[in-house]
Amino acid sequence: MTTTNAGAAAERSAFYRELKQLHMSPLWESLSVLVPHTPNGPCVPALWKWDDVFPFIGRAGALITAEEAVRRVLILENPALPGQASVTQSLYAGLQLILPGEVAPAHRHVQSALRFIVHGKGAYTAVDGERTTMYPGDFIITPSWTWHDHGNDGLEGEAAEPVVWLDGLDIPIVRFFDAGFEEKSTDKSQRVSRPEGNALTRYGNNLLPVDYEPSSPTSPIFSYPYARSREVLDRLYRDGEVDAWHGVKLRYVNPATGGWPMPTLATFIQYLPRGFSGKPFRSTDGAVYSVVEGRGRVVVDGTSFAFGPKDHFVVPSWKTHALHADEDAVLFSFSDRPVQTALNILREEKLAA
Ligand code: 1HN
Repeated sequence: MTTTNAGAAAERSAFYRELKQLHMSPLWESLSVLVPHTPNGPCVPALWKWDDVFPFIGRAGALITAEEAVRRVLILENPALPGQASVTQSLYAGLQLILPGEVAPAHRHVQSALRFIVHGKGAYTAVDGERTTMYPGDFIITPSWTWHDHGNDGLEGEAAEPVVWLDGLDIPIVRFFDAGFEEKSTDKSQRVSRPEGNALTRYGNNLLPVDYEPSSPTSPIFSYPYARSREVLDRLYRDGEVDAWHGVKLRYVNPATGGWPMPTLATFIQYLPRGFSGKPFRSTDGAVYSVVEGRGRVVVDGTSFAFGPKDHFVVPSWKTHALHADEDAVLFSFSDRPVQTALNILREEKLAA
């Protein structure tokens, strides 16, 4: 029997070797990996503490200018995906620094980007001819194929300060489809064609211009100021709307369609009151979190990660996790949820304990 089995095994491996020359392979050897019983991707949960990260951001600022770097960003790499510029299999995340007086030149690309302001104020992003001044906690989008550049002139009458924000992009998704294009502008900074705040005034007040028809799934608002989001979280909390899993969790919205601000990236903001001990949750969209306020813990598959302001962490797909707050906490997060919803593959589960 042993000889037969050994003989069969030798025969099979000879067959596989020869088959390989034809650039073919036997499905039966990889079926269970290709079609797992439950999601079992390689990504691991990880936490980037601001106190560890900030000195490196400062050193990057001394090492290279924004202009030379084009974008001076330190990428948050999933520890299980080194060198792949990916925080999950589908998402890119990085921390970008812009120093006083610097400009990150105008370009556009197929990849959609979000900015979530982490540290400092008074820098700006310009999107399609309109500038937005950045304040901590603001959420800004640069949708696919929109011109964008960044600068840091500081606030009127105040000295400019270093500004750091979280970049979230759908880079691995676009790479997966081999659909990436990019174009550099001949202008370093784009010409401003609309006053600051114009888009938010026009589309962000429960009103739309009478003849407006959405021409794409992308939000016509590209800045979602923290002051507004924070106010909403606070009021809903006081109205008693605390979910046992998520606290007070809201999704950012395209006001013209009710959909997500961009077609590939879902974005959320949530409030966890002091003492909140969330029930465990899992979903197939792994998410990247940026801590705006407060201290707490995320427990992922039994491992506890203690977070504080300006920390970042990633919870991969289908990992059971629970959020706990030692102080009133506000968390921003983003995921690939719109893509999974479009493909009808999103699954999520609120667990009992
Ligand atoms: C990009 O355009 C920005 O515009 C940031 O700030 C990060 C990472 C990869 C590709 C393009 C930006 C990026 C990026």
